Formats: sequence, structure tokens, C-alpha cells
Amino acid sequence: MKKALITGITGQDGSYLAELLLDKGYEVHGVMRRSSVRTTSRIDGLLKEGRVTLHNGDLTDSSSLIRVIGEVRPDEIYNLAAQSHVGVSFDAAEYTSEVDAVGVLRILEAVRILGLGACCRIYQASTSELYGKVVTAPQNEETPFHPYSPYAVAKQYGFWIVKEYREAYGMFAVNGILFNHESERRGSEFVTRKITLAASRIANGLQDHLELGNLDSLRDWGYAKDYVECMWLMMQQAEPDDYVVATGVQHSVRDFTNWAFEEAGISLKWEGMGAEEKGFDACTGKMLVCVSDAFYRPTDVVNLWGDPTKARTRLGWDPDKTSCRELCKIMMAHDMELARNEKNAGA
Ligand code: NAP
Ligand code: F7E
Repeated sequence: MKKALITGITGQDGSYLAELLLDKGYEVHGVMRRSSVRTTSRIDGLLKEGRVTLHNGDLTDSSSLIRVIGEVRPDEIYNLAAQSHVGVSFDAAEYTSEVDAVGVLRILEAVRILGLGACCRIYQASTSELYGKVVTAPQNEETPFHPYSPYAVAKQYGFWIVKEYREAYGMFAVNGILFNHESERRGSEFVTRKITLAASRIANGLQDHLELGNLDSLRDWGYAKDYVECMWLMMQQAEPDDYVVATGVQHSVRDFTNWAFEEAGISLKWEGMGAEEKGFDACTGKMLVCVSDAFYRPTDVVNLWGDPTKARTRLGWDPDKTSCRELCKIMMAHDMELARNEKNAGA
């Protein structure tokens, strides 16, 4: 039986990947950091059934990584742990670098020091944020990087150190350059989930309005459940390589907002421009969406659009499985249920 170790197992992707690997017959271990509150809600079902083993560890602490990797001796490591919020990386730039840049080095070094370099494969969660201030679209594996936030700069180090260890030491280490992927398990501070939660709560009379930042920002949004399948495929190849994972279709934050409200039975009518733009309920005229400076970033990445040709042709991965519109529907079905439960609990 193959053994996998997932860092970031309590996160959105970690939880889906754990489920996928268990379905494929893996023994699944996860690295979890200490917190004063419970952080296992996404994997509580798996824990209750005793299907995954958790180990204390932190990407900022080499000794914990050497200990856990040495104890588990995994066939595959999926490094998903990160300070993953781009906006937060401007406020905690040094910490973000420690986790998202040096943390990757710590894992590679732990594997090398333990003498597992020849038998343990490593997946690194790289990101479309590396393209940053883009000059061409769509972006593929050949597109130059121009990271445009402390998060992206840290992830760029992670990307290159993985390539370096692959070339210097012959390690099987790969980068998945994943474009935005969302789900009903997405953290509430990312824009899609913030929108689906707010649209659901507004429709149920639990929230007055929604404040957003840049409505014109363009993203290539896919479904996280589909994307973890591609991570696994990259790790099963004869040779290590880096792949873009995307749907190949781009939408704006405004598009996603329209769809979410539509799913809640509300049609939005937009008026004004830039910071003055507002979304009104087309039936009642009530203002439901407005723009706030608080959600703008010092530098923002505004034109991400992935070309998944390499993943499709070489890995046989299907980028068309879940469209962004379908993804919004899935998230809204989940969040409308949450809002109804919240409403009933308060009644
Ligand atoms: P997420 O939901 O924010 O999960 C991040 C995970 O990392 C959580 O389990 C978190 O633990 C853990 N973590 C954070 N700091 C840590 C530390 N110092 N030591 C150990 N664990 C730590 O992120 P996600 O959306 O699943 O993304 C997974 C990975 O893919 C991340 O590396 C992210 O940067 C990258 N990525 C994501 C996307 C996307 O669109 N989702 C796209 C490209 C790349 P807690 O539960 O304790 O917070
Ligand atoms: O922002 C704009 C914001 O925070 C998307 C991470 O998983 O994907 C994610 O990073 C866009 C940006 O995701 C709000 O300015 C407008 O242009 O959902 P987001 P992100 O920054 O793209 C990449 C690939 C990763 O690697 C990251 O780990 O939406 N936006 N209004 C807003 N964003 C947020 N969060 N909140 C708003 O109110």
C-alpha cells in the first residue's frame, strides 16, 4: 500500500486530496499545525472513521518536518501548506515567505537528509499568481513570471527550489501551477466564497449587503475537487515535470457575483463606475453590492487565464469537467442550505 503525506491537510485542497488518495487505496498521513481553535472541520468525517493519521508539525519548523517525514517515510509528499491569502501576504510578508518559500526548502531538505530522495516523490502547490502582472493571455508553462505580491514572490522561490532539487539531486519533484480553484469548502475570505455566502445570507434576510474590491478582476476559476485529481496524475508520471492546471475559460468577479445572486433568485442591476459602482436588486431597487477600498490590494493581479493543453494532452486530465457557472451553482446550493439553517436556528 502506498503512503502519502499531505501538508495542509486541513485546508480546502488537502481535504479533497485526502479523500481522493483514500479512494485510490493509499495510507494517508497529514501534517497539522497547533491552533487554539479546532481546524479539522473539513476532515472531521475522515478522522471519525480513523481513515487518516495526523502529525503535529509546522512548515516553519524543520525539526518537526524531519521527524514526521522520517516516521512516515512516505512514497509521495503533497506540499499544500501555505499562508495562501494574497491580500494577507501584504500584511504578513515575512511570515508568508517563511512558510511559502523557505517551507518548501525545508521539506526538500528533510527528504534529502533522511536519504529518501530516490524513493519519495514531492508535489509543490505552485500558483497562477506567479504570472502576476501579465503581459500575455492565456498563460501556459512557457509564459514568463512576474510575481505581483509578497505571496507570489514567496511562491516563486518555492517553484524554483523544486526545479533546482529536481535537477541538482535527480529528485522526483513537480510543480502544479494551479489557477484559482474553489468549492463549498473554500475559505470565506476568498472572493467566490465571500460572494456565495453573502448572496445566500442576503436572500434569507440575514445580511444587508455585500462589500467587494475590484469587480473587473478576471480569473480562471475551476472546481477544487477536479484539480486534486490532476495533482495526483502529475505524481504518477514516468518523469517529473511542471503543469498548468486551469479550465481555459475566464470570468470577472462581477460575472460571478451576478450568477450567485441569480441562484438566490435575485437579479442584479449595476450602476456607476469604479469605486462608485453599485449592484441593485432589479425588482426592489435595494442596494445589495457596493465597492469598498478595504478590499483593494497595493498591487492586484487582474488578468489570469490558463491554457491547460499540456495537462490535457500529457496527463489525460479533463479541464472541462466543471464549468465556472456549474461551480457557482454547487457553492450556492451548499451556502443557501447553510443560510436556511442559520435562519431557522435564529427563529
Ligand atoms: P487553504 O485552504 O488556505 O489551506 C492551507 C493549509 O495550509 C491549511 O491546512 C493550513 O492549516 C496550512 N498551513 C498554513 N500555514 C501553515 C504552517 N505554517 N505549517 C503547516 N501548515 C500550515 O489553501 P488551499 O486553497 O487548500 O490551497 C492549497 C495550496 O495550494 C496552498 O499552498 C495554496 O497557496 C496553493 N494554491 C491554491 C490555489 C487555490 O485557488 N485554492 C491556487 C493555486 C495554489 P490551518 O488549517 O491550520 O490554517
Ligand atoms: O481574489 C478580487 C481580488 O482572494 C481574487 C488563492 O487561493 O488564488 C487565490 O488568490 C480576485 C483578486 O483569490 C474582493 O482583488 C475583489 O483580484 O479570491 P481571491 P486570489 O488572490 O486570486 C491563487 C491562484 C492562489 O494561489 C491563492 O492561494 O478577486 N477581489 N473583491 C476580492 N478578493 C477578495 N479576497 N475579497 C474581496 O472582497
